Amino acid sequence: MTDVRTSADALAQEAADRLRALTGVDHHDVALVLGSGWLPAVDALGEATAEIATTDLPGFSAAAVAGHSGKIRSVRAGDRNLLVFLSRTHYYEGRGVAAVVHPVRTAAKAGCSTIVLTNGCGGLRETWTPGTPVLISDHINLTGCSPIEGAHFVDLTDLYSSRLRAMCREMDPSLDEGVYVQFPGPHYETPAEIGMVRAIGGHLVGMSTTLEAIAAREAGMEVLGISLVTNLAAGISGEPLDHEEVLEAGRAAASRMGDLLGKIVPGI
Ligand code: 8IG
Repeated sequence: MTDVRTSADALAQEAADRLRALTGVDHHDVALVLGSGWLPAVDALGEATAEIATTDLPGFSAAAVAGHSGKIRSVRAGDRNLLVFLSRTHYYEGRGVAAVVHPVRTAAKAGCSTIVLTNGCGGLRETWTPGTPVLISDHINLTGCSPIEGAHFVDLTDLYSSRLRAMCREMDPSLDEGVYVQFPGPHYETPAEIGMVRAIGGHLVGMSTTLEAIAAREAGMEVLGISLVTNLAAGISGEPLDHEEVLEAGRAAASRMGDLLGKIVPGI
């Protein structure tokens, strides 16, 4: 079993080595993964010193979803180097859990001690109109799987750093918090499933983030999770869900998300 973990680790190490060579940046400090609706916020982070295609690195696969660009940027922000993933591999692409968390492991090997995981998601509270950012306070992983291979028992208490959440709320007191529930996707939920989410204590529903957060914790990183609510969860508004609408809500919220990340990241 140690062998399996070692090979995932070795592939991440190779990717981090190639990243160093291609970007000319020896050490990255903070990683960010931009989910649906977050891409337009990237320019608020700082000046890109390098941009590479994910496919230039070992172990990465091409981006498969509209609105997800397969690029990685190295951004200089103050005295720190940010490693920004402009897309992610989703569990529903069927490439396996190891492919989903490979960017996270690569970021850890590149030196990142903190990761900011963002996503677009459905919200269960009607006060969260499309375009509302919500801090992830905890998660429920309904994929039925784990990115951890072998008998490695990783503690997930305070997975979504209460220290970083408190810092975010200090900078933007209007930020709410919620429990993020990851479904396997790619279909959206039924109204009955959203009823179940409510019953088990969930507030946000999506198709990403939890597996990455677990891998980040396994790798020893501090995790900040921020969801952008782009639609009310199924059955709440009576309207059907539409991926194009989701992208549009993201575009409309771009400047607010840019401001938010631009404010938060220097404080990390
Ligand atoms: I954006 O309502 C986005 N992603 N599972 N449900 C799930 N994923 C999503 C949703 C949603 N909105």
